[in-house]
Amino acid sequence: MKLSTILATGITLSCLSVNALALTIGFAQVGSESGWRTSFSESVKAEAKKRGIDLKFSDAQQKQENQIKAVRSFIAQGVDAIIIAPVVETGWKPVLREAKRARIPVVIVDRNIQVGDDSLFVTRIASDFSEEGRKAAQWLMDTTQGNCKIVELQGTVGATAAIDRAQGFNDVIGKYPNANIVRSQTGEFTRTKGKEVMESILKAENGGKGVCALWAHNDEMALGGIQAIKEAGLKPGSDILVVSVDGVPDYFKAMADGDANATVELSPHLGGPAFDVIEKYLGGDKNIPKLISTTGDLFTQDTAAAEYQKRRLQ
Ligand code: GZL
Repeated sequence: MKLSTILATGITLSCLSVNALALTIGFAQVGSESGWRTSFSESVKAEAKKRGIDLKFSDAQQKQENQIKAVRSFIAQGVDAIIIAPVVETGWKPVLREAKRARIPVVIVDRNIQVGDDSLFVTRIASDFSEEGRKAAQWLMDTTQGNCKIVELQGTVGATAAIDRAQGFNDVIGKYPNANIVRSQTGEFTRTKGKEVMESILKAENGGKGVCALWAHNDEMALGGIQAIKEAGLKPGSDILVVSVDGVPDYFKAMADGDANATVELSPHLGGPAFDVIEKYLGGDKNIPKLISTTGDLFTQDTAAAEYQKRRLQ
């Protein structure tokens, strides 16, 4: 029986444990643009199954209008709660107001939203993207003694992960007078676009001669960039260093093969913490912080082969 039905009967939750109820939760996911995103979706679905949650899943193919349509559909279905992984930060206020009017709690996971009213969502569960950028930059500065001409593949325009990773990376390299980003363009977080953009960057940069490193906002774009570097006749991982974020298995393989150098891991396991918050909130505990942060470690070639073996079977 859905929680909203139980509440309508007037039964108080004190005699029921929320997590014993068959909750119905809507999840508006960005899409399946990267290996990390796919792992994130699979992890949420597996966790929902484990908890007996009826998960209504929507893949928006990276289009915000599809996400908003999905949220409106969840509201119409009268779900117990909604999880949104927002593709971009702006444009959310109207539909979140509709969810609030329907008394359906919303949890934001991963990227952020800009709504100017934090009563419109229970909390945000996310990694510190700026810290990821700082870790990637510091590894590159330490490796090159702060002397590096960098090209950058940025994530989706307007996405928190792209905005904050760029800011964190730039904060660090700004301290090194001989380190600078000479080319920067969005690869939309995908391998295909990352390769295409890197091909044009290499052409514009004398075939890549003199380029010290590729900094990519996610592994997927980095893997596309690696392909482009090879096709330009250069060795990724040595002629051009490669540093990224996510920690997907294919990237660990690339590091083990010497084609990439470092990545900052981003856990895809955000479903458990999101469901915990929803069960807590519906159980009457409203004392929930507005941000629940996760962090990831930086991995390099020396442990890549072992880490790949661990991850490829998951
Ligand atoms: C960051 C997330 C990014 C991943 C990419 O948390 O929003 O989106 O780094 C994905 O792989 O496309």
